[in-house]
Amino acid sequence: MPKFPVKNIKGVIPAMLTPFKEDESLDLDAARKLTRYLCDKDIGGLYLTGSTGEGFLMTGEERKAFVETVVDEAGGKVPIIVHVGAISTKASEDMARHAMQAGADAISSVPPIYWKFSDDEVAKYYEDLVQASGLPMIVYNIALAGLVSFDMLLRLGSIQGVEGVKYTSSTLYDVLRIKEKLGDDFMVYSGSDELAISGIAFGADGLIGSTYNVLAPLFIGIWNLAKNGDMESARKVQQTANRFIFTMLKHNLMPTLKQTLEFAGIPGGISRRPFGLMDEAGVAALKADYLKIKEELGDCGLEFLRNLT
Ligand code: MN9
Repeated sequence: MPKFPVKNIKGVIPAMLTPFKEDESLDLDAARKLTRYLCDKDIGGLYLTGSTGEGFLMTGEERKAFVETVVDEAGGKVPIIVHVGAISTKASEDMARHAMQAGADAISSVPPIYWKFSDDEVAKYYEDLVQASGLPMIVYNIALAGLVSFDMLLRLGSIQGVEGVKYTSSTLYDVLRIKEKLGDDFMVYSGSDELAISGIAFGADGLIGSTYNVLAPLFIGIWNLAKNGDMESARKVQQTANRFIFTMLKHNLMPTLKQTLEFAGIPGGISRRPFGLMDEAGVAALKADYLKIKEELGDCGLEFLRNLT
């Protein structure tokens, strides 16, 4: 039985990076270090093997090993959501069952990709995963996998066991509309880090995103300020956070996030091909961009910036 019901999964939830060694093999020691690093902060949970976690670039066995390692290291301190999306329902079901056995609290998935499946087939996919695992499902809606329509979201949200959505899009008015139609208990997680404060303002229950691997202190600040009604201060912190996010997006986001962890003294490793490597010039350019922000704003409570000279 999951320790944390979905309605208690709130706040800032890093979409955890998966560290790989230089030969692209999975680095489970680094995964433990990163888990500790993130769990030492006031995070609301961890989201594993999704887009940021390069889940689609890993084998099922690797994904399972990573999940087991993180669940073990987190030691029940924070809720764990496992993205189990794969190109076949059978493979997703297998990972969903494993997530349950490994001690995860919830599963999540993008809709089935590549072929254009009918709405009935997509709905069945989610029903099958909930049934196979017995875990609650958080639908992952992101343009990368083809955004599902609002009506389809409502249909998926009414499936028994579907208890929330991770909503990564700039059409934030949907956050408000989803709550209106599916009720306050249906959890909505805002997935665009650069719009976090807008997501909160529209009623999101939590934030799930990639940059929280390195920017968690800023977003925990935004979360707390916004929840206490100090939107003006929250907006200022979001402005600072966005300086970093747009710097990261200007470089190559995935390898950049890992390099940024390295600056913080945490082994982020490399991203798997076809993602590119950051060469020395790229690292130097990133460092120069960060140092420029540090010169203007100070270290902003961010470990990676504190260490940079
Ligand atoms: O859903 C992430 N989206 C992707 C989560 O990975 C495509 C976000 O956290 C973005 O990476 C972030 C930066 O644009 O908002």
